Amino acid sequence: MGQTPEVIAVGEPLVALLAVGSAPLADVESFSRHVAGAEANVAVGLARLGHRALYVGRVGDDGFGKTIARRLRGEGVDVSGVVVDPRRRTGLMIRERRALGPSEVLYYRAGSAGSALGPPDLDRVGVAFAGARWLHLTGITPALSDDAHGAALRAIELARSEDVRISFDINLRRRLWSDEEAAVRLHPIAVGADLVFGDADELAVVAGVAPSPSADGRDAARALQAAGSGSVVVKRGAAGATLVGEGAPVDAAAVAIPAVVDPVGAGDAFCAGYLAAMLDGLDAPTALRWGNGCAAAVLSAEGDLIGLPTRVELDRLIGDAGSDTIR
Ligand code: KDG
Repeated sequence: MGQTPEVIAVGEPLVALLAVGSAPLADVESFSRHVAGAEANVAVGLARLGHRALYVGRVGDDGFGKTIARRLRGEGVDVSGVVVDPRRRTGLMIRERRALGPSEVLYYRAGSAGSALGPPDLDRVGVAFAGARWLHLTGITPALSDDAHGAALRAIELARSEDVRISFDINLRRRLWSDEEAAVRLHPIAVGADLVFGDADELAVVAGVAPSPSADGRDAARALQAAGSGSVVVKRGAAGATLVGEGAPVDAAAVAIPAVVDPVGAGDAFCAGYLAAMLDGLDAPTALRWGNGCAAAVLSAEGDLIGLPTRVELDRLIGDAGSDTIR
């Protein structure tokens, strides 16, 4: 293990095969290979912004697993929490792209190495929690298996024992479970978290409230806070983001982009930007701006990782640096 991490991210890393060109999956002949997985995306986003992240997850003893480990290591993420599982394969995701309408996503992850993550994988890196500042979890891990759910709960116990704050991105994956199943496992995690991220729909499911007609997510955020959650950040896509914290809600506009190249991974990028700003001791409006800036950068590039900005790129994007661009 390297230096004490600032953030420990726990989840299932995936290889994503992304269709080259827009077409229904049945007609796609070529795919580009990307490294993905919500929590891995956050770890890489933090590393690009100059923060130390430890990633905890499982890969298979196969080429995809090697690709994931090499990529994360190459990005400066501490991969000492990555276990190579000789008996299971690395999880895989295949995505088509369509110019119009929703794109189909296929998961090949049932019984994967990543889904076999368990509490002992957290105990192996338990010492890293002493001195860490945030644990980052998403609602994907508890959907993967009972063991993976147990791993998330063990991570929470370790964080609590060391005064590490908990950041929880709901990331509701309806291909993995029903809303009812999700609420049962995710509500207790959300109400124990110091910081919850979600869109209005996800927040309503986890809070157990009806989606608000205004779809601004504030009612659900307040309901979660009444049950114990700390701050709640409502990710509102093109409408920006809102922090529902102790005082009046804080809104921040999205960063305008000319066109969405690929929508997947933007939510993770938002979390990375927000957490990086918190680690840097910046205020809530700045954290929201960093989140929006990182999300916009990822929306403008293919795959989950390519667009994640460095600090200099982020400053340029959100106007915190003078421009010296030569055109
Ligand atoms: O947030 C982006 C993720 O959806 C993607 O990287 C894959 O983690 C993933 C998942 O489970 O959908």
